[in-house]
Amino acid sequence: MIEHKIVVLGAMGAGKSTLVRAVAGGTVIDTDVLNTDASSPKLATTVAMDYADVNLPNGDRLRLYGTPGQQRFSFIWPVLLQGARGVVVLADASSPGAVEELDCYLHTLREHAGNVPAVVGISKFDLAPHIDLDACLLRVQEVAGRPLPLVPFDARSEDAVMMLMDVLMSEVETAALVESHV
Ligand SMILES: Nc1nc2c(ncn2[C@@H]2O[C@H](COP(=O)(O)OP(=O)(O)OP(=O)(O)O)[C@@H](O)[C@H]2O)c(=O)[nH]1
Ligand SMILES: [Mg+2]
Repeated sequence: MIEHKIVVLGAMGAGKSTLVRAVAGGTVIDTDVLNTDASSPKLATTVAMDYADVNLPNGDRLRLYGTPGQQRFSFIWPVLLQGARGVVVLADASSPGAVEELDCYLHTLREHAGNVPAVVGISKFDLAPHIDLDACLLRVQEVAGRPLPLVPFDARSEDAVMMLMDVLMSEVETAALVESHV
């Protein structure tokens, strides 16, 4: 059995905890507390991490870590990225600054997991289906320093999240194949 450590990065409220809960069914550990950050109307926010174990249909296992989105917890992001086999970077499609908000998480990815397979999930696509995906794709390539697949989705839907994970796992498999040939 292969275990894959997967880390979810992204802005406050982008849906990281929601995504982890959606794939985990009932069995999730979270560290959400009452939000005291006045710049956001969110009720609860993650202060350490979300964690879930997920069994994939092919027998592999995912160890899924959701990060806290707030900048004041940015020191945790590289810690959680250690040993990651795959990364999901989330952008909230319904946020007016969705594309720019990706920058600091893509910088973190570039600096601390530059060769780790990654996908960009555009969450809340149900709320903002007209977001400019081409602009997003360009920005991602520029800031991450490599092209990454873009997956618009609804983080509340288990099916949608599993589809996103599928895209990520194909990237992971491709990377492993390339590695075994060098
Ligand atoms: N409509 C819709 N709502 C979503 C989606 N993803 C998340 N939400 C909602 O957005 C809110 C914030 O989601 P969280 O999962 O707490 O966000 P987070 O990224 O973990 O935020 P922090 O832990 O504060 O960094 C919740 O009320 C979710 O139900 C989505 O794809 N569509
Ligand atoms: Mg959270």
